[in-house]
This record gives sequence, C-alpha cells and structure tokens, in this order.
Amino acid sequence: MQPVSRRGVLVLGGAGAASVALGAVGLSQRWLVPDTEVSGTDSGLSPVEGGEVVEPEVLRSQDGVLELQLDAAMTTHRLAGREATTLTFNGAVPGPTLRVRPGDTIRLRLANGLDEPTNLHVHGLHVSPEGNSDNVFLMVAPGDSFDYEYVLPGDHPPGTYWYHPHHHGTVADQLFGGLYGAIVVEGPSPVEASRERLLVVGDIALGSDGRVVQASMMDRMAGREGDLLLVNGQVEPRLAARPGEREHWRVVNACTSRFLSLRMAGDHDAQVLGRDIGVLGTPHDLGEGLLLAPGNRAELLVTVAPGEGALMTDPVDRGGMGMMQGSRPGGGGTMGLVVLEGSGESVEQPDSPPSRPGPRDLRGSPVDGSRTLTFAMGGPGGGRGPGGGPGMAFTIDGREFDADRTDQQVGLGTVEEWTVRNDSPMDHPFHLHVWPMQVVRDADGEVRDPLWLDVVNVPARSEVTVRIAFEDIPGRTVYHCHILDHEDLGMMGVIEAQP
Ligand SMILES: [Cu+2]
Repeated sequence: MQPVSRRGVLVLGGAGAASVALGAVGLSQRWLVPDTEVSGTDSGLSPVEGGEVVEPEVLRSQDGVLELQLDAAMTTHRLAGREATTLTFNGAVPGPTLRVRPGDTIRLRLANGLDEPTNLHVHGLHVSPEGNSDNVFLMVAPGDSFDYEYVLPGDHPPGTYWYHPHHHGTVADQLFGGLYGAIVVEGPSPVEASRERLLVVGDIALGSDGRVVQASMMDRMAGREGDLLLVNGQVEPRLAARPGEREHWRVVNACTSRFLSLRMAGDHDAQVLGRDIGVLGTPHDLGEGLLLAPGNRAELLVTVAPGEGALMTDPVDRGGMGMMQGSRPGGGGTMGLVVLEGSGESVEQPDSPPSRPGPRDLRGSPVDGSRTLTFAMGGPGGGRGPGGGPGMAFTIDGREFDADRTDQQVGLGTVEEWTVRNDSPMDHPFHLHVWPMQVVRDADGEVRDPLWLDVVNVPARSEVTVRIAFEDIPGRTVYHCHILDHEDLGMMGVIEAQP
C-alpha cells in the first residue's frame, strides 16, 4: 500500500491546526489503517492490536487522604501486546490512576529508580507550586525518593487531570518513555451513565528489541511522534456495551507532541461534556474533530448504537519548517483509538443529560493588567537542550528558559488578560501551571461560551487571548509549550504570583 504523504502540505504548511481527514474508513475495514506514513520515530516492533481494554490500577483516597508510592523505573513488561522495555510508574504504562475529591490531600512518595534525575508534575491541579507540592524546580536524584504532598482546595474543579515528570531537559524523553498516569477529581454528582471509562492516550516508538527508540535532534525540533498510538498501553483495544447504554469517557492526551483530532466513526453518538477544567454548561456534539493538543483532556458522553464503531483521531497539521523534512509532525494518518461494539439486547435510552451550571465567565470581571507573550523559533539556541549543541532556539519573548530568572510577576487576587502570540511556522500549545485559563479569543475569533483550559493551542503565525484569575494560591512556577521537546529546548518561562 502506497503511504499517503503529507510532507508537501507540512513543509509548505504552517496552516495551523486544521485537521485533515485522509479518506473515510469503512465499517468493514480494520480501524487502524496499516502502512500509512509514520513520523520520525518509527518502531521495528509489530504491535498486537485489539484485545479488551484494560484500565490502569485505581488508587482511591480514603477519609480525605490518598497515600501512595510511585516507583519510576526501567521495566520489561507487556506493552502494545508485546514484551517491551520502557520506563514505568509502578511497573506499568500508564501508571496508576489517582482518584480523589475536592479538599483531599495526596501524599505521594516518588522513588527514582532511573539512572537520571526526575521529578513530578500534577498537570491541571490547582495546588501550591511551592515546597513539596507541585514544585517543578525540585530534582529527585537517581536512587533517591521524595515525599510530595498536594492539598486540593475544597472547591477544586472536578475533572480529569494527569501526572508526569517535569525535570527540564528530560521531560520529553521520560514521558515518551512511558512515565504518565491519570488523576480523577470526582465531583459531587457523577455523570449519569452505565459506566465510566478512562482512556489515556500516549504514543511511543519501540525498536525490534522492544526498547524505546531515541529521538534525533530533528525529531525534537519537530516534536517527536511515536508510530505506536497507545490507549492505556494497548493498540486499538476493544470495548463492548449494549445498544442504548450511555458511557462517560475520560480521554487524556498524554502524548509528548502528537495532537489528536477526535471523532466517532460509526453510529454511536458522542457528546462533549467537559474539557480540561470542569464541565461545559451545555454538552455539544463531538462532530468532526475535537482538537486535543498534548496535555488536553476531554470528557465524552457516548450513547451506544448497535454494531461496530470507533473513536478515531485524524492527523493534525501543526506546521513545520522546510528543514524539518524527514521528521514530519502530524503524521500517521487516520488512526483508531478504541473500537466500540454495541451488541446484545438494547436497553432503554436514558433521557438526555441535564444541563449543568456552566463555569464562571471572567469577561464580566475588570482586568487588572494585560501582557503579551511571544513564542518564536530561530537563531542559534543556547545548547541547554538535550544533545547540548546550539541547535535552534525555542524562545518565549526572545529568551530560553532560565530557572533563576522570573519572567512574569503577577499580583495575587488580580485578573489579567494575556495575549499569546506565535511568530513561528509551527503550532505551540501554551500551558500554564496552577492557574487555569479562560479562552476569550482564539485564532478564529471570539469564543462565545466560557471555555476553561490549561493547555491552549496557539496556531502558527497567530495569537490567542486568555483571562486568568490569579487567586488564592501564591507561588513561583512555569508556563511553557506543551510540545515537550520544545519545552526541553527552552520554550518555557517562570511566573511568580505574590500578594
Ligand atoms: Cu512548541
């Protein structure tokens, strides 16, 4: 089968995050299209597709406390249906799912069994970035362990969050290697559904020896994408349900650099209930492509129809540069994430989900300050990135990351409006730790309904405007591009919120 080449589009491109469907996939075909072009980091190991979906082990808080140990180590285990040697938390990819409630405390011992430093970030949680909380400036040396404690506020938004290492310079390697897991903050009223499912999407490339393929400098500049698209560590697992059943799916994009464009193929109905932070007031159709940049999450309400269908992801053109031929971001063609089979006796269709109170809207608040941040690529880099060479600079406001410099000082208790500009020919998903962002204007114009994200994609050569309420949690932390290779190459800054 002739691979579908998108290289021309990508090299000429920089067209932003428009998704491109590469032909419809018929119901009788395998959902995973083999032999399509894959990106720079290719596997020599053939995955075993299918099998019933298996969810990561769940660790639940009791009486307001979740205590656990996470062992980061290189492990030989089953991945993609084959024996593989990857990085793991507690021996598995993904690591265990942490289920907590607002007001809970998580006490987590991170034991570093790797041969290099690591640490931990709880992505999206509104918790302190200081001390032994969500402090990305900490470093846990090989052989050492560290006791983290995260105290969730009593009004913490329910939703789907996740964790991964955040040690600058090796974030992409360690996440791509397999170090990630989900965090669920339960709400007071669960979504009415027959069942809940967690689908943690990651990608990886494995050599024929079952080891993780190392990324080249070109892969890093493009943002590496592994050719094995994993859901809970499996390739295209299967789910079964009865027609008429309604399921609540939590989808995490834990890929290092790969963007997902979700749609449902087949007759099953899918509604979007929530994005990164909290719920949407009114669910809307999944439609033809919900963009999940690396780090984004979606909560879906799936109503099962008779027969087979699949949650798919279409390739996303996230731009590129002429010199990046050979490592082609956004590659891989249309791929299946999970196959959903509706069979057996139908159950009565439940009522449509009630609307919930929507999230707050900062557009009514006075703005205490505004600033512009500019993402750019080009010129010689400082050589802080992996590989050590000068490479290309990945900058915010013309500077590469420096942990000792504070780039943004904000006042605690203020609301600010930030315009994030992207002067480069590639998309950069903007992630701010601790404080969620309300998107008020994206590359397509005003955003009508309140939309709260902690990763906001800024398409190539465009800008996005967000509002941020710097309330109740002071501290010093970071913002960065969530193409984690770009973050490692310097596209990160330091913010401090002070009274
Ligand atoms: Cu980037």
